[in-house]
Amino acid sequence: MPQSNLTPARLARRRFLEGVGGAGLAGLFGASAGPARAASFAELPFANGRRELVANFPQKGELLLQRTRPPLLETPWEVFDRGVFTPNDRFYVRWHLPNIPGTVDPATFRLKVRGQVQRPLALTLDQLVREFEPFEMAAVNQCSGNSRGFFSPRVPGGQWANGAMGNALWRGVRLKDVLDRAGVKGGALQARFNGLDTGLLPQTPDFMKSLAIDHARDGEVMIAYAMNGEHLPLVNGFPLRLVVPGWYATYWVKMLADIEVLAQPDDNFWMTRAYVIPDTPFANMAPGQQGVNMVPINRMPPRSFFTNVKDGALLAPGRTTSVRGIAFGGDTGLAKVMFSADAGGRWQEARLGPDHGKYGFRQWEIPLRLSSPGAHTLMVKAINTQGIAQPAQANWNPSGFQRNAIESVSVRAG
Ligand SMILES: Nc1nc2c(c(=O)[nH]1)N[C@H]1C(S)=C(S)[C@@H](COP(=O)(O)O)O[C@H]1N2
Ligand SMILES: [Mo]
Repeated sequence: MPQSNLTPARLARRRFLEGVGGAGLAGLFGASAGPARAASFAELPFANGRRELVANFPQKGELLLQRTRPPLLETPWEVFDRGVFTPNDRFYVRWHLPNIPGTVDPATFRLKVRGQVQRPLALTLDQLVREFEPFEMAAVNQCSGNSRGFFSPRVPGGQWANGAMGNALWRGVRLKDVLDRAGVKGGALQARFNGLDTGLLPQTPDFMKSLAIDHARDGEVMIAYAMNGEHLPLVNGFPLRLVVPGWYATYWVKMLADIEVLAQPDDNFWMTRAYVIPDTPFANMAPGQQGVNMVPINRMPPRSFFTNVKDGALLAPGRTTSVRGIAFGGDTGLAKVMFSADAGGRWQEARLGPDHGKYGFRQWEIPLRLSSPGAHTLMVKAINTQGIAQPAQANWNPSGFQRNAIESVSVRAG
């Protein structure tokens, strides 16, 4: 279990000020020295799914390498069977732009708040930790393109299996409290968030994301300075990241250094061109379909997964196996998880593990006894507290976003 007893003062003194940033993080792109080791590989279950397992990014353990610079690192699936909190060193990594600082000096770092505000701010980390009420929340960070590798027909983009997601206990301050200190002016429409990463060329659009001002001030969106009781790993956004519970990770801006309150809608590339989905149920459309209204991706729908059985598993007939997995409700809590041992014919309710808050993972479990030998298709389906259930049919859209169809595994008894 993650520790949640870090006091702000401990974080400030022991962690921030002892200079996490200085400790040899120069090898950000996998070049850091370490004992030579034989390469090992994993096979993701789709074409071109061979990935090297690497452990040479700073503060990170073994992850599936998809790209080195900017990094795309996927969490190996077995990590999700070990508990509902994803360890920081196994948490997936996704960046768009290649220039990512290899160190951030906690002493000189400032978070700026500017634009349509009465009092522009330049907050030190110490001020954030000491002067604002700390706040903690478990929440799932999931890439919009999680599971893109399963899209059919295939679409371009990071070919993730299901491991471009993770759940952490985030600690930080409410964005609302920071905006209130700056004093948002009437007429403010959105807040725009920018991190320290940049492109190689000046014409590359800087990665920035915006939220409606009411969303930014809902008291749940937070500026996190800790993750599972530790600092954020550098590649997960040290020293600060935005946490937008229930919304896709594209909004969770890492190395957050600048908040600009806008009086007009943000029309930057990352809001209006990238990260748009069809404005249809489950972001679904037909390949080649014309005239579909596209909108910025936003709230997550529910998902559920098997973690201790996979395709091809052999189960002993007549013996009881505990089948388990994880689930989350998306932008609201999980109501229930349903399990089927006959490809969706009959559904039974699974038992749910402890509830760590409505935005986090929950474990589910069900005893399974297959009496007849042969092939069986197991399915799992999450239903959230809004009554939204995972659909039976997988969605499709040209960017490979928002997959959340019912998962199934084929097992054999015998
Ligand atoms: N500064 C910055 N923040 C960012 C991004 C980025 O490229 N730059 N990518 C976003 C996207 S698309 C994802 S999926 C998440 C990934 O978070 P993680 O690397 O901590 O898992 O970061 C988000 N925040
Ligand atoms: Mo993403």
